[in-house]
Amino acid sequence: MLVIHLRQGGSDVADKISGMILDHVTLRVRDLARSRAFYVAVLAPLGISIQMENQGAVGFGKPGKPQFWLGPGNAPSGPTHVAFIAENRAQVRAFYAAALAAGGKDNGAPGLRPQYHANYYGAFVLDPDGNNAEAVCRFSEV
Ligand SMILES: N[C@@H](CCC(=O)N[C@@H](CS)C(=O)NCC(=O)O)C(=O)O
Ligand SMILES: [Zn+2]
Repeated sequence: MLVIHLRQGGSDVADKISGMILDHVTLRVRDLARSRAFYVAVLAPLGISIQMENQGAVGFGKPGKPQFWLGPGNAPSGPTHVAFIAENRAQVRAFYAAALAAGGKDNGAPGLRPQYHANYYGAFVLDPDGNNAEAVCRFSEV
């Protein structure tokens, strides 16, 4: 599981947050209802709550932005899905090309995924261990 630590007390905390590179993370869990209840409880003190429930998955985050997702699965310690923020669609295409060139396996060519969001432009590749790595741009094309 991926854990992000934000150090408190420094004057540059906001800068560190604004420079974060992860868009969202998904964990597969054996019992979605059980894990949903667990994370509702443990994330509440952090001001994190359910922001979206979509296609059998539960998305947690600060208001308006789900970033930590739970989805049903049989292998809780199996391959992980990690999504990296891209600033524009060209970066998504470059990510995909670089991944294939580096030996990654295609798991979804660059393109819009309107099932997620109208401007959701992503690309998906499997890393050497089978993890599902994504680059996603949420801005409309200019
Ligand atoms: N091949 C698919 C990959 C989509 C995908 O991996 N989506 C992510 C969420 S952005 C995911 O975890 N999907 C659910 C799953 O893999 O079970 C595509 O190109 O759209
Ligand atoms: Zn994703």
